[in-house]
Amino acid sequence: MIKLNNPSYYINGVLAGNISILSRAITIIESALPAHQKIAQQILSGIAKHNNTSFRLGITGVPGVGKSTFIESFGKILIQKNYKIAVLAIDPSSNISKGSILGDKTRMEDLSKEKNVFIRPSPSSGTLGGVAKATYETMLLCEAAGYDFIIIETVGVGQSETMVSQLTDFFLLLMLAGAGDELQGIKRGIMELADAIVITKADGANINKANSARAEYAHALHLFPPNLSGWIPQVLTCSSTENKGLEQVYTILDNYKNYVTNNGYFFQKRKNQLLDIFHYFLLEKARETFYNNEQNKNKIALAIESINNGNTSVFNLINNI
Ligand SMILES: Nc1nc2c(ncn2[C@@H]2O[C@H](COP(=O)(O)OP(=O)(O)OP(=O)(O)O)[C@@H](O)[C@H]2O)c(=O)[nH]1
Ligand SMILES: [Mg+2]
Repeated sequence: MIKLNNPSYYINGVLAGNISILSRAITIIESALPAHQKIAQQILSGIAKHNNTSFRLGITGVPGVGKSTFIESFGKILIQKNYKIAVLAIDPSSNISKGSILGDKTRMEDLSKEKNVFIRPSPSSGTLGGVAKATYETMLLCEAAGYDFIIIETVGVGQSETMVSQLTDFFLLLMLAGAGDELQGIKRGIMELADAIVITKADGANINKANSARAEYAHALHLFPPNLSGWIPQVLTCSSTENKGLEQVYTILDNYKNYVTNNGYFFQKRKNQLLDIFHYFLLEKARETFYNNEQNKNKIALAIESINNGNTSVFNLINNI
């Protein structure tokens, strides 16, 4: 049992690409126990200096748009191209409905059997900040284990898609054709984050609708301010069940990677993401330190009492803390 507390066990195992040790290391970084958090930090420092040439793909879209089916079919194409792929899921609803994780596993049945594929469901609890931290660190562990294509799937229902766009190199939005309102609950802000939109289920009787949706979205994207990278977001259609349009999606990702590598944006974006993560968690730490400070606790208690007794000078009270 001693080895389970030994960071080198995890570091060596992860760097050797050992899947069961990778899984255990992820469980440790997801754990809130202080003892685990300490080992987690040592593991992460131990794997920090590996050569990173991965591509991080974020995928979002409303429930049922076909994310898992897309990843199953697109993943097979990536494997044929000799990528090792890791699929991570962020599901903000998974606390309540454990069902969707199970659903994902059955929908990625072929992919999950591949030796070059690692599938990890969403951490099942925690704040969005906590989930972001765990997902980021899990991604680093997967990269250290040799996975060079990281896919993060999230349901397009809340803030989690903004978070995924901040953790990844490329943000892919999947959309349905003709499902009532063409914007089907996906906020304009999310569309603005997209590096590409793919209209799913372009098969059978749905092909014409998919093609006209493609034209509409292409027009809508055209009206948005240009992307910071200079990249022009693309709109495509695909059928994951009939394996159509998936090679084109790959070509777009490849073009994007070449484009942003050549203009320097790729590493600039990663650096900015690191700075954002740094500031976000620094603020969390400052908040915690501030509220846990005994002197502050007393002053805050007195200020609250004063407000309860009718003091309305809130900003004066704050200035005196
Ligand atoms: N005709 C057709 N059906 C598809 C296609 N892709 C997915 N579906 C179906 O759409 C349904 C939902 O697909 P999923 O891949 O589970 O969708 P999801 O976006 O992962 O859903 P959640 O994980 O619940 O958010 C399933 O019944 C799929 O079989 C496609 O390319 N063509
Ligand atoms: Mg799914």
